[in-house]
Amino acid sequence: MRIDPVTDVLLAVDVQPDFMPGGALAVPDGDAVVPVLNRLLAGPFRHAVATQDWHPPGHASFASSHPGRVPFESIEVAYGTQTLWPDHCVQGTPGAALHAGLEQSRIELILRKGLHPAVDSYSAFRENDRATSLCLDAWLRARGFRRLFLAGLASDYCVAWSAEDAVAAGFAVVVVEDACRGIGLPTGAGRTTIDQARDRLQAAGVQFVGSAAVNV
Ligand code: VGL
Ligand code: ZN
Repeated sequence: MRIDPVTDVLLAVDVQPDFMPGGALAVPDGDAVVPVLNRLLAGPFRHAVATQDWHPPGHASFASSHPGRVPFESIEVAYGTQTLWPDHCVQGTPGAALHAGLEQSRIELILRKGLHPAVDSYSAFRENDRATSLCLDAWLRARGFRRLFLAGLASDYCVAWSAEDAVAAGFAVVVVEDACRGIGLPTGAGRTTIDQARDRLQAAGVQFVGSAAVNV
């Protein structure tokens, strides 16, 4: 797949130590995305954006904020079903930084999300209440980008929700599959498996590609 360095942009989602082996919300094999992303960031793409999950202490998505609840349970909140997570990506902690090995020279915007104490934000475009926009679409459009390549963590949550919203915002969307890893929760209330997320995206018009096929 040939990259147009002017109108294509790479979105590196939540490449943070807390989502990698040893981290607070470890994604299996999550660190494997870094070298794949780095090839894309040093090669075909001239423009990139990174998202950073960036929660205040005591965030509502943390099981620890809900007495009697444990991580990976779901609760009903004002905006629907919320999965509860271990405390992760707490602002200013080492696990919340962008991964130290990530090639950042072409990352021109770092978009932080999940700052609202009571609302989670998987998507880079809007919070989980589906109402509060993060205005990424306006920035991308103003910069002339038309096609988004998504990679990072986690393919079943933040990558998937971002991809769906990118389609809804009118962008062509491609997921670089080997540059993503998923959390892979078993099926349950309010949960999405990695396969379900992929099916949903494919139905929405998202394309999937391997990184080796992404070239200038
Ligand atoms: C994510 C759960 C909670 C993600 C972030 O990056 O996919 N998942 N916060
Ligand atoms: Zn989070």
